[in-house]
This record gives sequence, structure tokens and C-alpha cells, in this order.
Amino acid sequence: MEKHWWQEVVVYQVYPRSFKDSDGDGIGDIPGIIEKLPYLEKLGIGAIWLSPVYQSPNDDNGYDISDYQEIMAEFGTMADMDRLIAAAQQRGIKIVMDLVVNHTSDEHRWFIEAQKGRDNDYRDFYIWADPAADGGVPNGLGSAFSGSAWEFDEASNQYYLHLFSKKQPDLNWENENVRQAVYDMMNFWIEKGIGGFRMDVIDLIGKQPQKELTGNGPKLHDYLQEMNRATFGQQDLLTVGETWGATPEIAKLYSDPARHELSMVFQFEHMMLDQEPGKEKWDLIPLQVGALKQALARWQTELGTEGWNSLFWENHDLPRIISRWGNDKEYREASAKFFAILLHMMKGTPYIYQGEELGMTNYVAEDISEVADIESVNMYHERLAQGYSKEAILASINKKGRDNARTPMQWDDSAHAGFTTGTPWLAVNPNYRDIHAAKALADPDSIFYTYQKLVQLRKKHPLMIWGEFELLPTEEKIFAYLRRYEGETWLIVGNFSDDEQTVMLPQFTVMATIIRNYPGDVDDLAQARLAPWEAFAVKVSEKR
Ligand code: TEU
Repeated sequence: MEKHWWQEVVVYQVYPRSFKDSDGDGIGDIPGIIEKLPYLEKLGIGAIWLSPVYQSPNDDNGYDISDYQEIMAEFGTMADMDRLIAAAQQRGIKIVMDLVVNHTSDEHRWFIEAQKGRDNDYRDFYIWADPAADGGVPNGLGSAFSGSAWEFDEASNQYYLHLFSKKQPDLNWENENVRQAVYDMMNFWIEKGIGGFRMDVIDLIGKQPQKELTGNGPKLHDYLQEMNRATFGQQDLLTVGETWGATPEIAKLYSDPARHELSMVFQFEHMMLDQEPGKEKWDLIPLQVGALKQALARWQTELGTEGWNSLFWENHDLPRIISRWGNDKEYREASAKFFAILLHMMKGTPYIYQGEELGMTNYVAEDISEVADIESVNMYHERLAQGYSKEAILASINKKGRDNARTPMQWDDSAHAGFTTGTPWLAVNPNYRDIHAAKALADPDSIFYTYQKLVQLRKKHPLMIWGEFELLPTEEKIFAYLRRYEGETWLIVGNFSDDEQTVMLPQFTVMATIIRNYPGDVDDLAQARLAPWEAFAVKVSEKR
């Protein structure tokens, strides 16, 4: 397999609204990101995935775009954006833009035109359908944000499709003019010198709404191959597709280098293990650690040379990992380092979501009035109407709601965690007095430096990038695997629990401790006691 820069780097996701506010309006902005580049350089990352910064009415915090070639006024100007790309470049950091082209905002000029009537040139840029025989919605397709995916347009007596909010009408990818307009826009950004694209819900663009088919439609891969040819195909850009429904087989269709589509996908199999199968993310069941290990290991081994993994625990849609599956109280530091070590030692490109490197935790809302996210708010009203109790709904929002990841970055212990001098758009987590970047940077044992060390190790050891992966059979609460490369073997072990555990791996002799989240070196593995959430990587030799 040909080697690429995007396999070697660690990517950091910035959610601009919540990263750093430079002008006191309570909303993070591009100059704020520029100000914090030295911090990111210190962490050692090689690319930033920037959540959307384009012009948007913010029905879904920028994932509803009204102009792809303008910057949201609250975030700055195009000149700020050009400065960010250049300043990041100087520090060896590439900017990966969020490409949201399954839908636009209803305030995009294409949609404003389309709504003017059935004869408008842009009508067919979107997906319209006549009412059903009874005058109701055309079919049963639902929106990811509750309710029907169809919204009635009185003027034309037709419905338009929106798989997300009604302010996010779906583009019609069957229309060649839509595809060409998207490619032109992508080339505008490529010419600015960006490092790539993260492609929002890209698995939906081949949809066939009449058949109620949304993901993995028949033309999906034709479109991506066409996009590749028309835009980034001749350049070595990082392209990562968000694909909720991908299996390893499907992931290969996107990322097999021979097919000329994308670098990799975000798959979510491991992120859906704590919800009732067939139900929604709010319907929680306890995580089975064994199932998580099996899922991760399957992806590690099955892509082979026909794909490349992305590795992540968090993003702007997911709760904080230590609150979700770790222990954000007595073992906050240990469990945060545990998740860091286990993830970064796997094969693939690791992604760090802002604040993960500080061990930021979920936010506990006491009332729905504190909740900002459209997905949570819509679900709240839907479930209230269905008879759920307020308490039960709020409990699920506090566990899984997207605001958990979106509270402002905790930079220091001054007012509003140093995020803004004004009033933050979303409340800062009150634990900021204890959990913040300034404190982490001053403590050589902090979670931040565990991440920094993992990034540095990756730069020194090709084994971390290219080594083969093998899951070791162990007790359920122990996660143990090997990486092998050019005659060298590393063993990674983690205790996925609040209790001490014993691990017996007598077949290995420790040659060196590479990283560990508790003090001291690892010596004997014949019968090793692991502290709660202990994790380490050691170089080993295998006894014969
Ligand atoms: O998310 C896709 C998506 O399917 C999410 O709505 C997901 O179901 C949910 O957030 C899980 O908690 C992408 C973006 O990452 C998200 O922020 C956007 O809201 C969405 O697309 C629409 O653009």
C-alpha cells in the first residue's frame, strides 16, 4: 500500500463555536483558533478537522449552510480563514474542512430559488414529492431530528425532503448540475491550500427517497468516484467520510485505494453498542466490554490493504468518553489516559476531539431550558408527547446529548474558563475550575501530556502506524492486543474497569515500557496486577 501523510498524523477536531472566542461575543471564532495554534502545535497534531465555518443561520450549528464560499460572520471573515490556513501551515498543521453536501440550509440561494415554483431552474436541486393520496406526507421517511422527513410547501403543493431539520433540505445528487456545483465549490477550497475534507453523512447522497432508501444507495460510489476525478483525485488530500451504516465490507468500497474514492471513513459500530438494537441512541443498555473489543478488533483486521481505519472515541455529536464508558469521578485521569493509550496504539489515524486531551466531562443539565441542541430538544418534545417522563428524557440527554461535547473549551480557571470575556453561547461546565488547559500544561503527569507522548511516539515508531494488529483472548474486562512490525512486537494492555484485575500473559517477556498511565515500569507479565483503568504499552519478546 502506498504511504500517505494522513496515515502518519494525528488529527484534532475543532468545533469553532466552542473553541476560543477572541472578541467577547460569547461565540468561538477563527481568530480564536489562530491564537491557540501554539497549543495545538505543542500537542503535536498534524491536521485540524474544522467543523463548519461557512455562512449559516445556525439551525444545526453550521451544518445548515447558506453559502459554502462565505464565512459565518460570528466566526470572522474569509481573510481570517486564509490567515488560519497559512498560520497552521507554518506550524505543520493542515486544515481539513467539513463538507456538508447532503443538504444545504433552506436559506441557501439555491433553495430560495427552488421554492419559487416548479419551473424554477433550481427546483430540481432539491427533492420534491406530491402529497400521498390522502393529502399527507409522501411516505414514512423520518428525520434524524424527530418527525417526518417531509415538509409541506404550500405555494407549490409539494413536499420537500429533509433527512435532518426542516431547515436542512436534501440536495438532489441525481441532478448533474448539483454535483458540478459541489465540485466547483470543493475546488475553490482546494485552491486555498486546505488539507482535505471530512464529508458529512456522505453515505446518504445516493438516496432513493421514493423507495424509502437513504443510506448506501446504488449510485453512491459512482458519485464519489466522479467527485474524486473532478476535485481532489490528483492530490494527496485527507478525505474521510462519515458513514454511520458502514460495515468493514462497505468501508472497503469507500477506501480501497484501487477504487479512487476516499482515504477512510468514520464508522460507528463501536459507538452504538450501548443502545438497544433497532432503537434510538437514547435507549440505553449497559456496554458489554467484550462486544466492544470484538467490534474494534474486527475493524482492525478486516480492512487489510483495502482500507484504512479512523480511530476515535469522541466528536461533536458524541458524549465525552470518560463520562460514557470510563469513570469521570475517582478515576477521571486514569480512565482518560486509558482510553488515549488504547486508541492511539491501534492501527489507523487517531482523531482527538477538543477537550478530550484535558479529560473534559459531560455536562449535567437540570432542566431542558439548559439544552441547546436541536436533536435533543426535538426528541424531548416528541417523547413528552409519547408519555415519557421529563426526568427520564433529561437523563438520556445528559448521557447521550450532543451538548455534552459542545460546552466551551476549558482554557483556565478565570471566568467562563477563559473561553470568552462575554457570555458564552452555551454554559461552561462548572468543573472548569479544576479541569482546564493551564493546569494540565503545568503538570507533567496530566492527561494532556499522555496525548502529547502518544503523538510523539507515533512520529518515532513506524510500528504504531503500520504494525499488524492481533487481539489477545483475555478476561472480559481486560483489553489486550499486539502490534507487530519488522520483527518487533508491542503488547498493549488495559483494565477496562474500576476494580483491580489480574492478567496472565506468561508467553511474553517485557523488554521495555513504552507508556503507562501509572508510575513505574511494567516488569513481569506472568501474573500482573492491574490497577483500576491501568493501561500500558510494552515492547515484548515472545517465549517459544
Ligand atoms: O451527523 C450525522 C448524524 O447522523 C447525526 O445526526 C447523528 O445521527 C446524531 O448526531 C448522533 O448523535 C452529521 C453531523 O456530524 C451532525 O453534527 C449534523 O447535525 C448532521 O450530520 C447533519 O448535518
